[in-house]
Amino acid sequence: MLLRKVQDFGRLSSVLALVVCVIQPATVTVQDPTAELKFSSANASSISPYVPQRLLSPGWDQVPSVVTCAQRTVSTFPESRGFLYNSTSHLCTPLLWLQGQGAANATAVKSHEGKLYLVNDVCPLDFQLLEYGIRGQLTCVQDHTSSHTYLEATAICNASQSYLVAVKTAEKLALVRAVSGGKDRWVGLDDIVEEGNLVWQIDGANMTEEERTAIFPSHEPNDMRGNEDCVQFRQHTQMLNDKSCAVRHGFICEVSLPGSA
Ligand SMILES: [Ca+2]
Ligand SMILES: [Ca+2]
Repeated sequence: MLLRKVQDFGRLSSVLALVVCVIQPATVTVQDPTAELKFSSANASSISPYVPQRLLSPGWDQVPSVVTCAQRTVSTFPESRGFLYNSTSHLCTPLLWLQGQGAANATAVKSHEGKLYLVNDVCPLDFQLLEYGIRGQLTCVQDHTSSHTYLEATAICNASQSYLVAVKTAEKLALVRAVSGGKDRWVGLDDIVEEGNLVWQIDGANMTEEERTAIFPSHEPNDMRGNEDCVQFRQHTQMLNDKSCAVRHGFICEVSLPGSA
């Protein structure tokens, strides 16, 4: 009797070992590349209040694997935040997340269309994912109410792999206005290196004339007393203003996402 049990146990162990062997390689193959692309499977209700919206309808067919689906999604739609993959029909549907106003027009994604994969950790810890503009652009921002000079504020943002917020459009200006509650905040634009040549922190590009008219009132930037080389969102005008870099007030850090302006 005891012998029988030992034999059964032995047989069971080898079956278990076989099952583990069969499962493990498959799990590794599927998970590693998607983890690299920062995707993981999730259920739709866990991402509330964001609503997944198709970037393509119907999606791509004959996509051989979830990995190919992930790669094709990020390379074709940098603004995508996830995808649906159906391993039976091999249909791959790239998705964008919407919240707020944009979400009202989104078509619901059905579970039978495939398994939902999300981009992990869209924003770094302690950053807020916010939607702005009529195209529903997304960005990660962090509002700081503590008072600092422009260079101190820059250093604080840089310490968390971010920059002072870029405000290149009227839409982004509206976002900064909302996030700051209309209060003075440093933004990532200065002419410290060369007077009159304003440069964006986030990408090192020069401010264009089109950007200037969208974000500054007509009499700014004015380099008052030859001592204004850093740019703030100004409570008084609710637009941007060049200011002495030594002034202390709050600031907004940003980590830009692909596809956001
Ligand atoms: Ca200046
Ligand atoms: Ca000024």
